Amino acid sequence: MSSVPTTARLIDGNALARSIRDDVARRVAALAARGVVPGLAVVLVGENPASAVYVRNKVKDCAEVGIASTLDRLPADTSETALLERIVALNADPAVHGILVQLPLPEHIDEHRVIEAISPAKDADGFHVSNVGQLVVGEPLFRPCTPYGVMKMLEHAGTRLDGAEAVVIGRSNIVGKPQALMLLAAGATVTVCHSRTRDLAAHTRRADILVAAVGRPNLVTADMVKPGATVIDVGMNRGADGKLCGDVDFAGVSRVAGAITPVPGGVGPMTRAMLLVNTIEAAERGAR
Ligand code: BQF
Repeated sequence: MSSVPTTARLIDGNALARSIRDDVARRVAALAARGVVPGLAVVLVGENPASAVYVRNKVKDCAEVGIASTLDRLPADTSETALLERIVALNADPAVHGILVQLPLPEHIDEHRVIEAISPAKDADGFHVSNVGQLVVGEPLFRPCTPYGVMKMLEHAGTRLDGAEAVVIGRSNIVGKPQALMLLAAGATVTVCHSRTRDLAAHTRRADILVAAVGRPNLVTADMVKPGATVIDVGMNRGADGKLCGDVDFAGVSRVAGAITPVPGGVGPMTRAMLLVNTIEAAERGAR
């Protein structure tokens, strides 16, 4: 018996992000009727070109859905104290419902101290230890945008999570760890693999849901994927050809997986959309 090559269903992040933005726009309109304009404050320190693009797109997304946004562009030599002072002012500003400090920060600034200075009630990225703790105990306030977006994609794809085997590759605070917590809360049996994992393929082959968040092109190949699995590619790499690519060998894995996300146009647009969701949720909470 020969195995027939199949083609996985594509989970279109651009399309899903658009429908999420439409929903946020409706919620913005509903708040406007009560005299509330949701506000997001974005802070960029330094001149990292990728960060500048991310921040510009986030500000543009806000405008599209009717969220008021401000962008503080601070020079690369801004002191940690000056940045902390700026955050204190934004924490106190009633027009600001969400605060986002674009990462990474310049070397001389302690990222952890900056994140912890943001009011947990305005922490639109969901990185504050208070919000991490809320997620751990199953009472999430703000959820980190990328894993939150992945959960929306799984829901949209109709992937059953309850009782499913989920494998997350990557253990970062921004993606891997919160992703594992969200999948766990949804009833999955979760394995977190990382650079020290001995036999990666032995784990991934058991996965009904495979999330790759490492930053290595073609880390996940077809032989590592269970037939019919849902494969989510969080990787954002610049390929040898200069093009954006993920952590998954898309062409090969598409023949084995049941559903798969592309790069670009997969998780990335969802990350952006979930920032808007976090901001509108903050404004709705504040408006109550
Ligand atoms: C797409 C990010 C690493 C470090 C800091 C759409 C984005 C990316 C790709 C985007 C990312 C990655 C963001 C696509 C925000 C995701 O079409 O595939 C959108 O804007 N992202 C960030 O703000 O900081 C990062 C990755």
